[in-house]
Amino acid sequence: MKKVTSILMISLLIISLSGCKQPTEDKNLVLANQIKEEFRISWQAYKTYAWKHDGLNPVSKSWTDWYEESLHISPIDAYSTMRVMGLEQEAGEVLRYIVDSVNFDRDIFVKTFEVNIRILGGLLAMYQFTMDENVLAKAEDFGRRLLPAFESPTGIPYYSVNLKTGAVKGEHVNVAEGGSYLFEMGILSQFTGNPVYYENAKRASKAIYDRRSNIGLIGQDINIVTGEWLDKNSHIGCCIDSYYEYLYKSWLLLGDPEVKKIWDNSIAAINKYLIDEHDSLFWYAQVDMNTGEITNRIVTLYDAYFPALLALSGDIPKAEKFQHSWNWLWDKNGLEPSVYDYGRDSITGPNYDLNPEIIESAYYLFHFTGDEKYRQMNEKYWNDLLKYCKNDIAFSSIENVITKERKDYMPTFFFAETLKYLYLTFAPEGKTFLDDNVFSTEAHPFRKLK
Ligand code: DMJ
Repeated sequence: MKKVTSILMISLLIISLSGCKQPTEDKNLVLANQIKEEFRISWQAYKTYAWKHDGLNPVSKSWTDWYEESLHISPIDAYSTMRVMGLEQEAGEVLRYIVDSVNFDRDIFVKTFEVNIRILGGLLAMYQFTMDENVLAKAEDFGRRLLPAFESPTGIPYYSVNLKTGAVKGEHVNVAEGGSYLFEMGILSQFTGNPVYYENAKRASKAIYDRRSNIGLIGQDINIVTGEWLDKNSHIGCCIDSYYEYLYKSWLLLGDPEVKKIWDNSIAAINKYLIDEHDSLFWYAQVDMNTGEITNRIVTLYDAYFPALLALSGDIPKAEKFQHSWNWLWDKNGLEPSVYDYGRDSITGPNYDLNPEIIESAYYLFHFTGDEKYRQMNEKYWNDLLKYCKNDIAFSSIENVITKERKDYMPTFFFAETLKYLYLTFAPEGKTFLDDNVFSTEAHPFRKLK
């Protein structure tokens, strides 16, 4: 009798435990499928109203190109998300289009930084998914066209480069624009066996690092001809962000110990001078690169990539505290403003352009801590995107997070990053995916070497 009772109790326990688990898993699957379906709908809108152009204007139902001619940035940026989501038909169509119809022999000046992360990064990811040599040839052709930008006296690339002639323009760059090439160029060198790409990228990052102050900090803007700092504010945010991101991520993927040392020294200086606990919230301030004194308490929503980077590099406590601050800011209006002064509690840039960073960090933190609250954050952010940004054909940016006035713009990183990180938060494969891959700053995933 006793035995029967305990068997019954164990069975009841199993049933009730699985009963608790089932609805959450079902709910996550429903969310993953909903995000995938919304990707498909927005992609369809791009095809209907903007096909062959760089981007979709979702309010006017028209298209936009970044330069005089289209570089097909949306499909190139969207491809890796299609593969992650299993949208094979859409991915196949993009692959055929890029291989058959796109060539980069264009007499136009392009922004070196942006095309590196979106076009070169997108093509390299496309190659890793397909192993199609035609795609690698396109990526290498594109990478080669960027190389003239690096022929500056300091080795830091010019702001823009002409894809056909190799002419260059723009001596004033910020550190993100000047020093975010290790990852894509490193992968291109690895895939082609030609070290020239990584060598150029490393020279640029080192040129920035070598101009650090006596206390180990770098500024925000630099003249790439003279090497003179033009803006001496030091911070982790917009306009420096991916320089730091690529020190750690390129080391993780490519294993160059010299780059790891630069990261170790950089994060030590950041921890020493930038952390600013203010009104019970945890922030990273802007400080003078020479003295370490706080110059202002302005943050941009791009800075919200930093919890993800902290988590990836093993500093979970700071990652959690910083994410808490971003989540607090999101909750104030239901979306994040692009610029916020936490010293004055004032929004100084009211727009939100469907940016991914806070979502990316919640995904990483869910992955590394297993704490359900981070998945719930992404569920909330997703529901706010549906509520405030979705229109009848796709999603639009927002002019003002308080009034929720619409902006006629859907950035290509909405396909590449925002929807990918949301999907992976809820999809069953999201966990192993982050174990096995390193994401570029544009969320293009690359498999770690075993
Ligand atoms: C993306 O294009 C990249 O992540 C870049 O490094 C900065 N942020 C935008 C999206 O907000």
